[in-house]
Amino acid sequence: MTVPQDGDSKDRGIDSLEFVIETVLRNRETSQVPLLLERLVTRLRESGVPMPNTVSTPYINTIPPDKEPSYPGNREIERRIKSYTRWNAMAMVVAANRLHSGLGGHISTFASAATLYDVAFNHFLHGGEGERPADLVYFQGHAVPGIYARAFLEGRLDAARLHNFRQDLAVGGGLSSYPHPYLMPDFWQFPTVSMGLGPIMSIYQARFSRYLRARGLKTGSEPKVWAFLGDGETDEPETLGALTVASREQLDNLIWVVNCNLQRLDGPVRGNGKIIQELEMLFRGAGWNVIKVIWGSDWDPLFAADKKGLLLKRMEEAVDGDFQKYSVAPGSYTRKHFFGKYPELFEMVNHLTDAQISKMLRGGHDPRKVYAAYKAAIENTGSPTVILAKTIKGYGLGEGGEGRNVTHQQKKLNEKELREFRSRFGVPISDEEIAETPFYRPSPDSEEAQYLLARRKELGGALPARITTTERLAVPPLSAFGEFLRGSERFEVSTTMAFVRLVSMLLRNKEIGKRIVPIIPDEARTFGMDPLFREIGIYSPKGQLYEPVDKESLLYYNETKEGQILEEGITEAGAMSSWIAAATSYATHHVTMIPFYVYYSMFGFQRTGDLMWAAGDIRAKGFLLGGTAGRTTLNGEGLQHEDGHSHLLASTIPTVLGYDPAWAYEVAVIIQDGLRRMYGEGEELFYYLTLYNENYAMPPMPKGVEEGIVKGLYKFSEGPSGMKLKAHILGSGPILRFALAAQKILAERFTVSADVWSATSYKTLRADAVQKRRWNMLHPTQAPQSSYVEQLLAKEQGVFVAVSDYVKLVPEQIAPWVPGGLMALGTDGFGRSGTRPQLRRFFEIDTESIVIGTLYALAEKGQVKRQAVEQAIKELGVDPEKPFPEIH
Ligand SMILES: Cc1ncc(C[n+]2csc(CCOP(=O)(O)OP(=O)(O)O)c2C)c(N)n1
Ligand SMILES: [Mg+2]
Repeated sequence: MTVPQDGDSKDRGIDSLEFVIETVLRNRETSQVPLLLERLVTRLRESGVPMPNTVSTPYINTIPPDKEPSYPGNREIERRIKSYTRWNAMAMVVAANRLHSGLGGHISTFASAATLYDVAFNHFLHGGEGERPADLVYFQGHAVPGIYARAFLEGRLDAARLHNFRQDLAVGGGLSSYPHPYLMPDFWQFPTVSMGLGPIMSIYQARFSRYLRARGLKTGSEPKVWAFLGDGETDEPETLGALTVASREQLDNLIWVVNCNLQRLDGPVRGNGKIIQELEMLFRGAGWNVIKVIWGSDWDPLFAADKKGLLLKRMEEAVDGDFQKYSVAPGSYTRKHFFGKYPELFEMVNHLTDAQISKMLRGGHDPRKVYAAYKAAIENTGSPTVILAKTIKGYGLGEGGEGRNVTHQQKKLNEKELREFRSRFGVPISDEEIAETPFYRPSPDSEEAQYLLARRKELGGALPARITTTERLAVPPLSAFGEFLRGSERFEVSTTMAFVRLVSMLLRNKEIGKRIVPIIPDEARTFGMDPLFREIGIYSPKGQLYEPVDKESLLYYNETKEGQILEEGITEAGAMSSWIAAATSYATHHVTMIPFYVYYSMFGFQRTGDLMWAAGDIRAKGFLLGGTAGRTTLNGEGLQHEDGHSHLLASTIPTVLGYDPAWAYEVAVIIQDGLRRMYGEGEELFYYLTLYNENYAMPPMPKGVEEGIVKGLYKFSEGPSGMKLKAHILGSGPILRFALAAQKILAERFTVSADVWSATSYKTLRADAVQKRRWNMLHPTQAPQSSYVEQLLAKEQGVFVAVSDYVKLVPEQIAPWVPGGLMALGTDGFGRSGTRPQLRRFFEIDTESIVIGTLYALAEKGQVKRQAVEQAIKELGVDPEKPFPEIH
């Protein structure tokens, strides 16, 4: 090839490059291009030439028009179906708010995403009938009116249900405001509306789907995981925080569709920049396959005619704030301000009227472009795909709502706007009816209805649908846990160690061993779980490509393709997302799994509480283990690590059963009962247990305490008989031992007989008591019911004191049902570094503090003289002027 030689050296360089490009394109040597460029970049880099940022591409569609597949569907029928869906989605919200002001709902999100969903429903999203499993779809929470509207057209929902949008309590059933499996367990699979959680959960879902296959628990074709999300939603750290997990593990079963309508709630997502370009950089940098769908087909001829690249230049210059303006301004404005900046560009649109200019589609509204992107996404291998689709928020809502900053809050349309909407989309509703916003559904034998059903039939049935397995697992009986019930004799162990042994035992169980999923965020060694590395391996799709440094050791870091452990690295949000995927596998993959997620209790409900809430919504089943628990038991770590309140946070989630066991046998009884309830009986709830790292001798299980352990309270040790003064000390976790020490001192030095009780679950006790009291309230003339805690304590004399390594409010949950009231000792306040004795004195939960608390409770009842308490404080060496830990 001969290179042109004219002009100065700078021009010559550019010309030469142009020449090479032209030659390559003319000779169709495009397959060589990546190699050529790579070599060019490497050479230039080696010579120290500063290189441009290569993670973003020009502001044009990734798929050029000549690479677009032909559209397989009937565009005309699909357009009508989409229009009816649009109308019904809008009508649901408008009608609900007309009849019940303040019900809320969103019109503009789905209005911008209608094409994105319709093309997916007509051509891509698989239902679960037949061989192929259903695709797992995370729908954007605010777009639900459109999903209900589509289900209505398919005949899955009737008009009465649509009228009950956002009225869960309506007679005949309502439609939940957002995707909530808890409220619509046959319909929704994934809660998504707390923004950012759907995206991160979808990544770990795709990974878990691979895990099930790697472990031989699933075979056959694999579902795709689709996540639809908003561009504003990408500001959530959870949305983007786990992108590299998906590329590292080559999750080509994962497709994200980001609806880039350039707006969030208050205003533009990136008014002064371009959200699509910013996201492209992030996703490409993270190794995703990025498909940009920016312009609709009617821009193609303009790009083809744009030999000088002026159109692209102008597009690169304009910021999202400008594009938002063009979406609401008349065509004349766009002609003047967008095209008019350069005379040649201005001329390029001379043949178009203002009306034509204003109607030119954005890519996300053009089924042809969207179809091309989806097809490329499902055919892509080796990496996850993100589709960045440019749309207009409130598309079709007219002057009141399209592209305006206020559009997100739009709930009502006036009659004129309704008429315009109807006419724009050709919905057959008359002017007389329009004010009532009736729903429109073509008759079952219409072309549209037939087409719609045929498409879904072809794709394996309706979506979304949540279908759970009826599988019940053979849970080992309590007798199989013998070693934990017998006690540790003279060996000192922690409840964490007992738990790890227990899991190892379950892993070896023939019936359920394979179903167990141990999940750890980089803390296995902290919890003594590292022996499991070797025994069952760490799941790694690549196996282990290196020889681990500690290969010779028993506890070496063993990564294998069939590994059973999910070692997440330092991401509690990721680990929790994995746990949710495993904990809902019974509903998404129809294989029941038993996840045990072990973490620092401080970084659980506090750090990822919203995921825990979502776990309740999604009907998760499994075990959460808050390790290194207790404000004073985890002693040296100080303020950030020491947890004294996760039980309080856990108690806010209705489907959580929270336990704070003291002894190894309690851990065994609780876990066995959990296995029975969740996997033997099929109950949809989950367990939270705190585990501690303090070693002490574990007693054997006393007779007949199983029921008390599970219900939350039982008497562990009776005080001596024959004493006049009586007390009851309720203890939990390792602090129970100080209740026992206090029992001794009280008897020996103060002639108080104290019974010591093990309080394993205040939440469970309270839930039962609240329920019974409510029943009594509503049935005032019938014989009152009495709760477990009332029955248990009713026959006891004396005062009640509770002590644990948690805040006082935890035991105070049951105070209304404790005869004579409850004196609670606990660890309110910020943690400190220190020795355990120092901390326990500081928070006033040590032996001496329990003795004082008990004596004072007796003094309050007039059974002990106040001077005697004062004397005891002195004798026990407690400083009455010590700082108040709660605010000190
Ligand atoms: C964690 C969380 N924070 C805030 C909200 C409230 N919220 C609902 S929609 C919305 C704006 C959404 O914008 P975007 O993601 O761009 O979606 P669009 O409606 O534009 O498609 C906000 C702030 C929420 N649902 N979840
Ligand atoms: Mg948006």
